[in-house]
Amino acid sequence: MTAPQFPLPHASTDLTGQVAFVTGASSGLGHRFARTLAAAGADVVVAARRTDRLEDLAALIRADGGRCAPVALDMTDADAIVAAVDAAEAAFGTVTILLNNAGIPDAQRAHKMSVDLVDRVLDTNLRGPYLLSCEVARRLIAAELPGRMVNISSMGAFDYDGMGAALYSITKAAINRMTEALAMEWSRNHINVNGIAPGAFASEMMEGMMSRIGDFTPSCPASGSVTRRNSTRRCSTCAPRPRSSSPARSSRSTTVNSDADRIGAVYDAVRAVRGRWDRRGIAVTDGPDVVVVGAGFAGMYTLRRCRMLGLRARAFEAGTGVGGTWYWNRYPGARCDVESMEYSYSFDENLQQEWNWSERYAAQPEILSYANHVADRFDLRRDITFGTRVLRAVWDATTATWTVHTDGGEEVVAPYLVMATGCLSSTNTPDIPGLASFAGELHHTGNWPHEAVDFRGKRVGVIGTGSSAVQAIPVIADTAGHLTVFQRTPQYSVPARNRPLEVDEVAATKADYATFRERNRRMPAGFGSRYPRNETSVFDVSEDDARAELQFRWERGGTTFMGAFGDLALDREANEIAASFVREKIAETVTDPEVAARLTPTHVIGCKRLCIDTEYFATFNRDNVTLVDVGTDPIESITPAGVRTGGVEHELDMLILATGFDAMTGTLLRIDIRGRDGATLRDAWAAGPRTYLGLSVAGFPNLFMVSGPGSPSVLTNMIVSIEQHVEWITDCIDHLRRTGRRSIEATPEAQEDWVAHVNSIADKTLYPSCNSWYLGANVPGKTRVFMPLLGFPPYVETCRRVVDNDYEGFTVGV
Ligand code: NA7
Repeated sequence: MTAPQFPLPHASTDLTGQVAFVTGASSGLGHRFARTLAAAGADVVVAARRTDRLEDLAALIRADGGRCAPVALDMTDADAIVAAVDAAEAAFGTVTILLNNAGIPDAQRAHKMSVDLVDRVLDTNLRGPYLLSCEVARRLIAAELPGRMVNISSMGAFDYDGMGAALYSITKAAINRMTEALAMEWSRNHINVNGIAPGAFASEMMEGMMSRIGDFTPSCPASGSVTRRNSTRRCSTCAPRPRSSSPARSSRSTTVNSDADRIGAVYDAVRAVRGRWDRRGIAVTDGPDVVVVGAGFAGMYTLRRCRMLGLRARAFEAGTGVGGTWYWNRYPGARCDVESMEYSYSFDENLQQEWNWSERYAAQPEILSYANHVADRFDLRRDITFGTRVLRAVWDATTATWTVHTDGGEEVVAPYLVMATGCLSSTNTPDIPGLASFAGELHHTGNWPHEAVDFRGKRVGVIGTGSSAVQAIPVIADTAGHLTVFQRTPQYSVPARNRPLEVDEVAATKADYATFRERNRRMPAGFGSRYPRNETSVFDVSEDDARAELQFRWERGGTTFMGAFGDLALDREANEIAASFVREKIAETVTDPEVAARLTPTHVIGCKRLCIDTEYFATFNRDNVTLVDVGTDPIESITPAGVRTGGVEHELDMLILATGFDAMTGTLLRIDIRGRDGATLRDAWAAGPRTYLGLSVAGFPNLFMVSGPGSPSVLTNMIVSIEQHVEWITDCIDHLRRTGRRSIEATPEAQEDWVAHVNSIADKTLYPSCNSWYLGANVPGKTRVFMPLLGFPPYVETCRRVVDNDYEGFTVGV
């Protein structure tokens, strides 16, 4: 039989009214094919052995507005297939059966070549159904279901010589549909990736595939016309063909004479064609390439970056919207302590030009609007499942995949898992006796209600005096009937000096935003290049000059106060000079000396994260504010009426816990993460978090953390750190796929060295000297380990060097 030409159908074919029975539907091709058929209007029966995966597929199809019925089917059981098809026909009428990945005419030959085949198809996740179904398909085509069977096997692995005319004609129809469906699907996936016209991309890819099997060339989808292979006629709407031939083209003979060659050639061609657009290898999997946990700034950028690299990513987010910490921390006064022109993404010039910040330090609602704007602008929501928590993630070494379980009952399998869970996302609720008995309103700053909270005329209590409380207290005091602050440890705070941004200063920054960003990246904390640290020792200047410098920074406001001298974070005596400066300010501001004394910290300044405030200390001069010291007289209990301490019950209508977070590790450890040999992350971190670069954990392959413990994270501008991490992680995944490597994992030795490195740097500073959340000291029972790494630029350099040295410190699996 002469090999025919098949025109690629126009991509707008309507399959409404048709019923497709897709076998092998949990395979990559079958899965995608079923979805695209449904999207084109067909009713789809999806059949596979594993019904759990079919349920996912059915849910996806239904979510897309399609109609779908899953059927469990063992493809080695011909009788079962016939019965299932009969049942489907009884229910739906005439059914087109799409025998996915079946129909290698000579099963014997296919099996003999199985090593080669399996090797090739491993990438594409087509292994199981492909080999299982080929023989059974042959039987069915030949005997059981003649004339009703359509073979969509592997994009061209047909032996037309062995087919009868009737079968040939329906095969032809199937190919038309298949190619259309694939074209639609792939083009849809890539349209936002590279900005290439979908038709052009699909045409290019199809041409690559089809020309390898020697029988077909695609037409331009836009015109529907047909060209012969090797023809020089080009469709005017197709993308120009790249001049150099692909590796697959140059290294392979154009004569294909065995099934293995044909299949291999097809896959190579797909790789080569896709590689030209997005530099990645083939990925015809039935799930995402990457599961992302969290849709805050880290998760959103991960999604965006994955798309740019042609990786399919799916994110799960517990909140009902994007924004992460800015979604949850809606308490009054919530504001970022990094300036707004810096606390924003730098990855897209248009984005940073078009967004206008209104204040020096952005308030939470504005940051959340920005997060929403980013999600809309880059169409990120379609890959995010909101209102869903990841409960469990289990590594399967055989398939080199993570299976991720959600509280929505979903199970998603993907080779890579990115924990974009944030550093301050698990609230710390103290275990104070009677807390549950409180009869009034109870809120946590880190999980603030979405509805407005009205303080007017109410007796409000706030437990805690960290950054959240320092921001919230002045705002609450404005309208509360009475505010009682329960303070365990007094805090240093410097004025924020927040103000509206001037049009001119915004324009000046935007005129060369890239350089500004780069300068900030070179700062120790990734921000503040406008106010660089003075590297001089405070002891190298006169007392007057030291005071003048501190005063200058106090007037300017913000956390760069600590950059007044190079040794403030290193030397106790130097630190004491800055600390006593702030103590004097407290004494000057607070009119009641007894209250001022209670508000005065004695620990090292900057050891707990320095707060920046607006009128915090002055708030204690108000008649409606009372400060209660629960450091010397700890809270005894919470009663239905209020808080009992020092034998006194403070009656309250509302109690606010501003008690912070189980920082950096809390969220990771609340998820049941099981790595190699079933080992849990909880056990691996029983003595405190241990990571390599804050990115990876030994024993947990293909698991990446964005700003994990052991990375600079919370000691930097988080967005700068997030961008660096996300780029490193996604580049790493891209590298693995391009080089055909299945997994990457930190070596235990590299991890131990890294932990020692992080500690040795912290130990040279005053950071470990107090009970901060950096150490985990705020959560009773948490192992004390200094979690973040000091110094952003050297860290970035180390990450670069690790890559340059072929992922030094990692084991990269084949
Ligand atoms: P923080 O900075 O951890 O502050 C929590 C506050 O709550 C702090 O003052 C704690 O006192 C206090 N706390 C915690 N547990 C108790 C109990 N049981 N009794 C009394 N007081 C308690 O959290 P924030 O939300 O303010 O800020 C976290 C970060 O978010 C911040 O650093 C910025 O980066 C943004 P303690 O000092 O431990 O004695």
